[in-house]
Amino acid sequence: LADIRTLRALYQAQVLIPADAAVLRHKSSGDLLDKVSLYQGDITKLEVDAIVNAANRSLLGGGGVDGAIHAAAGRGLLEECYSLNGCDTGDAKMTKGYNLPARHVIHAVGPIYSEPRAKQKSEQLASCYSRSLDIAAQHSLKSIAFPSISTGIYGYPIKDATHVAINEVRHFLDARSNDLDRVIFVVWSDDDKEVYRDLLPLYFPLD
Ligand code: AR6
Repeated sequence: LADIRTLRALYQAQVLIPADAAVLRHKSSGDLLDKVSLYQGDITKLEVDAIVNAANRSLLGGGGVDGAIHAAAGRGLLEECYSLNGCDTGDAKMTKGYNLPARHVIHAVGPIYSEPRAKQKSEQLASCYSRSLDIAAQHSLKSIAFPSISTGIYGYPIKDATHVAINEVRHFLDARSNDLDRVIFVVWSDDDKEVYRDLLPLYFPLD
């Protein structure tokens, strides 16, 4: 059902997953589900169990995708966020989705990039993905959509961030039992889409 809802939302948004390369079979899963997708467009339109927010430590909103999510979700989201007492960098906390088509929002706090501390930053970024997936697994969620965390206002180089993001998802799907049958990487720009298209097959080989 989650799959059907997701696809319906994709068609409603009129941004289709390109048939040529974007839907990749999760090779080692042993089943026939297409678990990992690339989607270009507005994450706030996706009717999935959870969308991930690229939040800041206050969890009280901001610009970028955070601003878009709060604007679309409405005041209830901000009120629940006030009760969470912020969130550490590399960690994540879940709320309801309020006026969003998504049932939940997982607010992950990515690192602000700085080159001299690139290793620490990559660990914190990886942790955003793994913590979000942990929370999804704990709540038996079936579908989750990630924006490209830290690569906008927080300045993380898109190629490096995309390696971290895809590697972490691959690792999680291989290592942890979970109910997820769809993980969607959401990109906004054409350039970012090309990066994901290039790198996804390295972690999720088509065959
Ligand atoms: N749907 C999908 N992706 C989007 C959308 C959208 N509606 N809007 C932007 N993006 P950013 P960060 C992409 O800056 O770098 C906020 O103020 C965007 O093109 O939103 O983690 C927070 O409160 C980029 O590829 O997040 C924090 O203070 C990606 O989302 C800070 O920004 C992430 O860009 C977090 O910065």
